[in-house]
Amino acid sequence: MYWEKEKECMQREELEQLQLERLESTLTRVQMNVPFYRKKFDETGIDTDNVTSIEDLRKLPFTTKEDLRDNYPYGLFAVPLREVVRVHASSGTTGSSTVVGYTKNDIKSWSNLTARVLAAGGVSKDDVVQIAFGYGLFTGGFGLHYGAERLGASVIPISSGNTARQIKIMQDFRSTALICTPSYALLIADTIYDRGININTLSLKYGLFGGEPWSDEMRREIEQKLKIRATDNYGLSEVMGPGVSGECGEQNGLHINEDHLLIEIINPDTLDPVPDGETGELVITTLTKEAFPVIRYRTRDLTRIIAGNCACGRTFRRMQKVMGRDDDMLIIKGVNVFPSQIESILFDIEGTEPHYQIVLDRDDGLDKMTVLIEVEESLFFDEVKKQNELVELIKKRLASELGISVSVKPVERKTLERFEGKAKRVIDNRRI
Ligand code: DLL
Repeated sequence: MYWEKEKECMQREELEQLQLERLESTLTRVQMNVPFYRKKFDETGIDTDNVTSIEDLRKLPFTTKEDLRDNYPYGLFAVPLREVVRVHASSGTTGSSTVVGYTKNDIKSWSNLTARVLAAGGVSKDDVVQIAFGYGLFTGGFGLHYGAERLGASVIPISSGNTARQIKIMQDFRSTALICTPSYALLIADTIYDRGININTLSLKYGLFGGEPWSDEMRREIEQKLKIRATDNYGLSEVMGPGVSGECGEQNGLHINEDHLLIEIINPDTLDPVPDGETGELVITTLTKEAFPVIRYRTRDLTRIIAGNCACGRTFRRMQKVMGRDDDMLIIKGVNVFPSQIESILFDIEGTEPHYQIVLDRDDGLDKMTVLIEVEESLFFDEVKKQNELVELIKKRLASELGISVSVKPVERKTLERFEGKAKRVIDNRRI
């Protein structure tokens, strides 16, 4: 299903022409209205009048999270506050938060883009949409709320948390779509089973999950447990929030809303563009934002462009599921490991529960990684031999696929922390 078919299926030439026009006007606006960009362009000797093709974008300097922080709170706004109708801020898990603003038009475009993402995931005006993302400075709740309303769906703005209530509302209000982080979806699913509720008494059909990395194995687990089709959607507050890209029913890559955003994939070390299909850092330039445009913003998120056309008919290019940020990457004994790789392996092994935690320590100057994994009850209490076999199997799989030895510690069900928002799975004691 499409929300704006004529745009989402636009011919590439027409799209590129539109992107260029919008890029030129964005550059003119930031140069006029944002001293930070004016100074940066001047320093690098760039005359934005000379940007006459999309490729010319590469001449412009990058913008980083550091730049956003340095200009806290309103330094990068391109309109006076009088024009700003909404302010959000990033969660600020590392360092101080960054503040972003929206004009009336920005809110309208944002709603359209999240409506597209929702429609691509199967949601229509016939759906009852339960939004279990946090409402507040975080962009997840409001961003998807406005999109769902724009679609004409019946929106339940329940926000995150209070899982028992989520399930009661889901039953009583006959919610057909659940919107939250994948880890919260899993917690809701497990709670439904723990309470002995028959999943067939629920009306759920679709789940749109995002805000954090999740593996395809986790997707299958959630889909089976909740009996839904689960799609991934991606975004970040610095660019708008959710609505940057989303999967369609093909579940093979996230269509990027390219009429509003220009994306590049670069090698984070050399900063050069990488060819399509190669993994690198996603860099985004906004094309229509009025209050808070960003030019070549380095997201730190790692992905690649999926080449070729999608069977759904959309012409917007697809990015692969984001499996992590370059600052999530763990370097253990010199080997690069992403938590998401560990997740994929664990989810694939029978007898384990999909809950895990990664603990890093340093012993005598040597890195040590321990994976805590919840195991089935019977294995934990009765079948020590089987438990040992399972631990050996996990160790072997991790060692062969990651290339490092890992300690594995089975723990009883429900001992590891659960998450109502974004999961925090890594405890790094090496930095303390
Ligand atoms: O998480 C916006 C959002 C809300 C997106 C709801 C989708 C749904 P921030 O709090 O600024 O904004 O965090 C952005 O989260 O740079 C990624 O590292 C990560 N992230 C977001 N969506 C995904 C996803 C929101 N689908 C940061 N897959 C981004 C992997 C994701 N990582």
